[in-house]
Amino acid sequence: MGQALQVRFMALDDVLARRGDWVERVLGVTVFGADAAPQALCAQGVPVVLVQAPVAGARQPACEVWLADHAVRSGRSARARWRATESLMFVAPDIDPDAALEAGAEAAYTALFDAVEAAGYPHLLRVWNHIGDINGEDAGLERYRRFNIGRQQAFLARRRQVAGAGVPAASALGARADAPLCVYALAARAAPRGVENPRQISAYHYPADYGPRAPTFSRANLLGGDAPILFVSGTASIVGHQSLHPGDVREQTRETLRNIAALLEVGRAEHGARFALADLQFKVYLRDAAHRDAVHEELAGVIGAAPDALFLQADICRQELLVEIEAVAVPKRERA
Ligand code: 3EB
Repeated sequence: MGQALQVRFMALDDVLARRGDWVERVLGVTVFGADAAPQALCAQGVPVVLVQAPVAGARQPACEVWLADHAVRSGRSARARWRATESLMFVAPDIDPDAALEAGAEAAYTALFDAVEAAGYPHLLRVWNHIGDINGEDAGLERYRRFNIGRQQAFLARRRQVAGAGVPAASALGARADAPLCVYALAARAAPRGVENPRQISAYHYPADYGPRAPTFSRANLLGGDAPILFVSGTASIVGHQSLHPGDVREQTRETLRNIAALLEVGRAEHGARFALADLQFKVYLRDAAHRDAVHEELAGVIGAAPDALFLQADICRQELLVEIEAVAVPKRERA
């Protein structure tokens, strides 16, 4: 049995036009490129996350919609909003917009752990992080590195693993400089299976050159037995621990897709998860929105078809990286 979960990339207006039964099946919505969270959706009990990163090359806001195949239940804990199926929950912790970044990251993850543990979905499957001015400085350290300290501290304080099995798949990107920290996640009742990339050092083992605390994420997670869902973390042009092809967005895109293909290969060999690049739904983050068409062309060329992809403008966590790509694959019969 699969997880009966799908993700759809939709224009915000199309999401707002849907009603009733469909909205009852929505686990959560992330809105990109809008000034405010749409109240109509929030009023229906849907956790809505506003990410202050614009859609590349478009003025209209776009959404990432997580959809179950049946009505879901909604809840609220002291410091998080969530919706859940029997096996999965979408959860958005409350963020204190006035907290300093390191303490704010620790508080956001602590709220996340509290919410998923209280509701009975203790396993973090996938986490998205957006950090305003991610490459800027905060008290002598790059803001991404500051964030990594607070994130890892929260895991350690709860005796959670910061390396190896049990670490969530994740992405960490920029957002508008004045945006508050944004964290949202999918959590599960059952433990996912982690997938690491033989072409890359595991991020949780990065050397100290990239900051005093390593980032806490796995390269990908699989949830479910015979028809698993796959979450590929934000992936970039990194081999070993080094960034390759500085300044060349097309080469970076191809290297990134080699990394994702390597993950799919491990998923197949070690877990029997049969996914091709053409089965994936992608989110593509571009440091420069003007690179959209070049990256789209590279992606289409490698997968041999027009990609199901959402292109966003966001800074990447290393200055020299121009593109980062994340992906999801759901079992084929669950796509509709
Ligand atoms: C990398 O491979 C690129 O800190 O959560 C990708 C995915 C990256 C997740 C995170 C960072 C994160 O290191 C950056």
